[in-house]
Amino acid sequence: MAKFSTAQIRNIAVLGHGGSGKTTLTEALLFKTGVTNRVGRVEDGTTTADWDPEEQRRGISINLSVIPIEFENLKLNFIDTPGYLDFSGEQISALHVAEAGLLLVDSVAGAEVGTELAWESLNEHKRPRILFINKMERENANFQRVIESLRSALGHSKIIPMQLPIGEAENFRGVISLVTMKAYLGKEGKEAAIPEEMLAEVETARLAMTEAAAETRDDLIVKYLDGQELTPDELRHALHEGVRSGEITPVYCGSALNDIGLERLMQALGRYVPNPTERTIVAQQDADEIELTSDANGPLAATAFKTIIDRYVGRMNYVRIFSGVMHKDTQLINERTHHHYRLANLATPRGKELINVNELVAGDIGVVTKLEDLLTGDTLTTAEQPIRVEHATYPQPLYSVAVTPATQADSAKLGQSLHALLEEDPTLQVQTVAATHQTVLQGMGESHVDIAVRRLETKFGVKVETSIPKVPYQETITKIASAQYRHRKQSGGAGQFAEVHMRVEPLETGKGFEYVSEVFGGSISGVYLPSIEKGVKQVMHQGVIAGYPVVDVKAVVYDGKEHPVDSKDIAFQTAGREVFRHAMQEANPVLLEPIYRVDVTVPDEYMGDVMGDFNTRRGRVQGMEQKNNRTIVHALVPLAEILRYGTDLRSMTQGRGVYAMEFDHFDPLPVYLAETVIAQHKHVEHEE
Ligand SMILES: Nc1nc2c(ncn2[C@@H]2O[C@H](COP(=O)(O)OP(=O)(O)OP(=O)(O)O)[C@@H](O)[C@H]2O)c(=O)[nH]1
Ligand SMILES: [Mg+2]
Repeated sequence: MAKFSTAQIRNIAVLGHGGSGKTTLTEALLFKTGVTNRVGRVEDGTTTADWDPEEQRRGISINLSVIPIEFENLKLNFIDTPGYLDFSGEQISALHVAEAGLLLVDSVAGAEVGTELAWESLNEHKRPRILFINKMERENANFQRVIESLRSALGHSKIIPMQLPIGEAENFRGVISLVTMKAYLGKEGKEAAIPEEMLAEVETARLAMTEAAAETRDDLIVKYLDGQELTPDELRHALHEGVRSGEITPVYCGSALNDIGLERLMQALGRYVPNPTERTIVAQQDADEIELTSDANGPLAATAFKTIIDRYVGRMNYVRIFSGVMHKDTQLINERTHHHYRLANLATPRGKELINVNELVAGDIGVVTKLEDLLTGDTLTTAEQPIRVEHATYPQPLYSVAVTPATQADSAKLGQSLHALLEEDPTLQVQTVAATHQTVLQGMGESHVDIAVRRLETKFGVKVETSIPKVPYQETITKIASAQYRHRKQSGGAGQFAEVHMRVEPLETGKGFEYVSEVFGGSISGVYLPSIEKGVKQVMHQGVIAGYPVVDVKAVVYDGKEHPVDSKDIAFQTAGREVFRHAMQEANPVLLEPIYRVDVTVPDEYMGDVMGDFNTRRGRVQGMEQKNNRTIVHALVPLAEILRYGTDLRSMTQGRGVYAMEFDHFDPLPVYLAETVIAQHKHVEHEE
């Protein structure tokens, strides 16, 4: 691979709805630029970008994959991302290190939910973007209809064609540039005159493009409205600025499968995607905030944005250099752990392949290997000038399964393997839920978690069974109650005696536990008060009515009796346990259930269904918001009713709805449901 300066690099996140052709495009570009001598196919699992066995098995991308393309003295670093919503974390990582997004759209389907989400992600990351309408040779391909669907779905009028297709579907044979006013035919993009019959259409489209360009600058709009022609330079420059500022979103078209329009696309990317020096990021140096501009002469700072634990290579970290030059064999530190590293290997990735290099300049993307404990989000820097680059934030998980190791051997390896899974994927989380004694694996959706569970087995050799996690209920009381308990044990050996009188009182939500002694006159020696508390805490951990942790209770020991010989720690622990259990049962104990705040974003036509559906889930709609032609419904819903909400929402909205959810508070569980939970607990207890 040739050497490129920072200014010659373009980092491009390839985004779009699942199946829009992102991986096929990178594959076509590799072949077109002579890197490969045959074109792999997604269906055969033979593409360069989809190298993970699970990707080949499913025929979709799951991980981001870096595909560097050398074109006209530029290094175009394409970061192919998965379109499937469950893998949105990969898209976020890619956008964090890229200067712009290339958003692929299907020529028949037009704007889809994946298109809208990618667009929103581009907005959040404030990145310029270029649209590519792919599959123009497909039956029913319709360029204009797609443009309309994009403008209405994305609520952005400045979605401006820079090209028009010559023919559509089986007649698709090339593109017309509205900038050069020439036609480019076939795979080679052979220059030709614009077909006669298209001249009027081309003129109209060029006018719209020119108007959009003119509107980017006051002086140009005056000239334009004055009926004067913009010079080619003025036009190019205005388009340049318009795309960079995000005011204009240029649209190109072609076919990745038939390799049509790709040359023009790469030229546009080279022209409109900012080079790394044109982007400023904020970083930390000691306590100061500094700005980094991918200056090769600056202090070294590189972010790890993807981690893979490979069976053969070991730990691989994808890094983006945000300042300075990273040289092989240099001493570096991990800014988070202050761990020192000597860089043994430095490589440029191309799919699975690692091409060894001696250095990576500012702005470039590479892979470092075998740097223990380097995690996604960490900054590699120097001990002399340590710098920290802020990393991306990832969404909260939406789908959970309880995992149980299949065998003893699996159980021994489970912790470590789950840890490795989380290191590879920042959108996976693991929780050990005390309330239900379960280990819960959480991810962005069913497929995401399925794949993680499969990886546990295929990659880390750990077999687990999965189940729907139990709802982590809590127990509390709703009124004051008292109880007395005498514990006496006289059978063989040392006797035991303890008597405790206790009152329990409900506490405010979130107050947890209070333990108070109102004992007077020495009916119970001070030394036994901690024993009683220990007994109380055991019951609080185990639960009283359904085996869930007890919260927000005040326990008051107000009297009791002891025996000079038989009273001891264990006796008062037992009495503490039993008196607390009895008092709780007298205090109208209830179950509390976790309530989640759910924000569902759906096309307007599904709003009614979503709200109606929430009513069937004991949900309370809190409000709604409008966003382009989509509605966001905010609701508070019991977790028990939304454990598999993703699957239901997908079928309710034909895959067009998305949601986010977060724990909000606990609420009393309605009696008729509590009875079922209590009965189930009793049944299990009985079984045991
Ligand atoms: N007709 C036609 N099919 C295409 C074109 N590009 C891709 N495809 C097909 O579309 C399907 C999906 O292609 P991919 O490249 O895997 O799409 P993707 O965007 O990477 O999908 P995800 O990785 O799941 O997000 C495959 O069957 C491709 O052969 C094209 O230009 N024309
Ligand atoms: Mg793909």
